Amino acid sequence: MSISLPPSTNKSPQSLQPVGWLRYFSFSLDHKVIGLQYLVCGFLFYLIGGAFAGAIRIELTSPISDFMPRDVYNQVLTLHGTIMIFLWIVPVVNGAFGNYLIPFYVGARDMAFPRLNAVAFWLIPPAGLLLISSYFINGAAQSGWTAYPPLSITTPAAGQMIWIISVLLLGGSSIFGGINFIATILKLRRPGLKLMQLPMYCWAMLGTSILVVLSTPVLAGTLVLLSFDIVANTGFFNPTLGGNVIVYQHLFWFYSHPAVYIMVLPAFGLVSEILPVHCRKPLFGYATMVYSIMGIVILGLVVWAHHMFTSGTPPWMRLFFTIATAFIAVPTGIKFFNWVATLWGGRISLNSAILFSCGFIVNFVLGGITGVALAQVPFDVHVHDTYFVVAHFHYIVYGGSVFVIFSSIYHWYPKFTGKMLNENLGRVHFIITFIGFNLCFAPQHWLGLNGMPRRVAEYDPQFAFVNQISSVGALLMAISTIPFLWNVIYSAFKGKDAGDNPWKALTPEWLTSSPPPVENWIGEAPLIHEPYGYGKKRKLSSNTNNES
Ligand code: HEM
Ligand SMILES: [Cu+2]
Repeated sequence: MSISLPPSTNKSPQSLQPVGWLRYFSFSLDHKVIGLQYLVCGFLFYLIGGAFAGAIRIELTSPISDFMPRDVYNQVLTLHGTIMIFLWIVPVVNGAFGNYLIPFYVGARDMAFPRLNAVAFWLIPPAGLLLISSYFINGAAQSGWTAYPPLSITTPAAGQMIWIISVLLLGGSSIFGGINFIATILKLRRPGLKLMQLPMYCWAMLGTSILVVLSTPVLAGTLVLLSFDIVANTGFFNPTLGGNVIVYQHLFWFYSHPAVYIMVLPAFGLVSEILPVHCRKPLFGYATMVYSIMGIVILGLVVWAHHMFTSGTPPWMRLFFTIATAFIAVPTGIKFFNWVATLWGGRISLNSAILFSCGFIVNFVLGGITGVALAQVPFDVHVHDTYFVVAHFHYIVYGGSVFVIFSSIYHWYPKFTGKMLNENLGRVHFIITFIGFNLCFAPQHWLGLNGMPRRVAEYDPQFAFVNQISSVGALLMAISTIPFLWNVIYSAFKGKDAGDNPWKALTPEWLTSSPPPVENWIGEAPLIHEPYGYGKKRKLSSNTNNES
């Protein structure tokens, strides 16, 4: 068969040679290097965001504001939320794994626009450092990661402006990435590879990138208007100048509700790659999973106002957004049952990758249930801006995306490095993370139902004990990173050699060396029609054995 190779990127042969560790610190155009740059950079910001989370939990172990002044608390809270979303989860589930895997999955040598890709990544470290530096320069932004006016207009301007500039840079990065993913998936596919034969993560990234490209510019425009209000005294959102704060909320959530899916859809895709490999079964219901991703994309764009039920929204609007939100549970539920059906009756090896994926399924269902509850107006009015909401979104973003990031690292580390991670350390990491996470965030449902407001450094003493339990959980989560970090660093040097395909997986990234060569394959790229064809042979042979 002579299928022509996808076009090679226009790099000179010399620059294609790997030059050891140094290339990870260079302006590389190789999608695999950029992917790992995203991953490591994201993890460093996660440690910083985690340190801020620790500071928040220390403050909240006692009902009075004793660990830091209130305005510093607000800055730490704002930095924590902003870092975790814009510098950790979004860049990692999209940029890191997307860059590493998508070219493999479509059978390409690199992303469609390698230079744009490098630019997208290199916007992130300066934007992140800028954001954190504001804390030391003149005090960081204090209005939370949502930057609602009038608070964002009335608090000190310098930190807020730096916040806006860095979020704009990060938004730009995300848009460049999104364009690149859409172009790569639609245009760089190997001839002969049909869309409905792509691994599920491609579909997830296609859906996510559509959301990124449609919604991120809205956030960018909104923040530009907000910055005019701050520095030029315009009155777009400033109520004292005739502005409308509710308009800001609509525009903000038109981006930020989809942002939730920008964090979880890629995670859905990654889980769909990991489960079949480790239970040796085809992904259940491939086509329904594709349709449900697209269903989530469409519905995800029309539910933003469920964040605004207490902002004086008229009753018809409340009704519409309640119903639309409830509908999202349908495609999400389909995906859930498909994962369970994939696992069902499989030969599951309980390794760290599948433990974190199963942990994700459990946590995400809990977060999803509280989400459907929050979409009911009477309930939301009761718990809005309480710790119930904090618990809900941490179940989604941490219990969902972060668990999947860890699962993915355990799964793809052998591909990244050619070495295996230590499974025992991995299981210890999982157990401490799972217990710590649930101990930290489950009690916050109770706090919220009983009226503890979010975003405050002081609270009614009746909530002290439960807050202390939550802080112990946070401490466990912090401790859990130690076995993980040790494992990742130690195994890179001393780990067992992984070989090319330690999991005997069928997706194309495993059909090349570990780590893969520059331009991914020596010779022709493999053409995979059935990325999940596990157990096919076994079935045939058991038929001939008269097994029934
Ligand atoms: C050890 C882990 C973590 C702990 C202990 C923690 C704790 C907290 C606490 C106590 C708050 C304050 C809630 C409030 O008063 O509004 C908060 C807010 C927040 N956290 Fe976390 N968090 C952790 C991890 C994460 C992760 C991984 C993310 C990733 C997205 C995240 C995203 C957020 C966001 C977006 C906010 C809202 C900030 C705001 O309202 O301005 N957190 N977190
Ligand atoms: Cu939402």
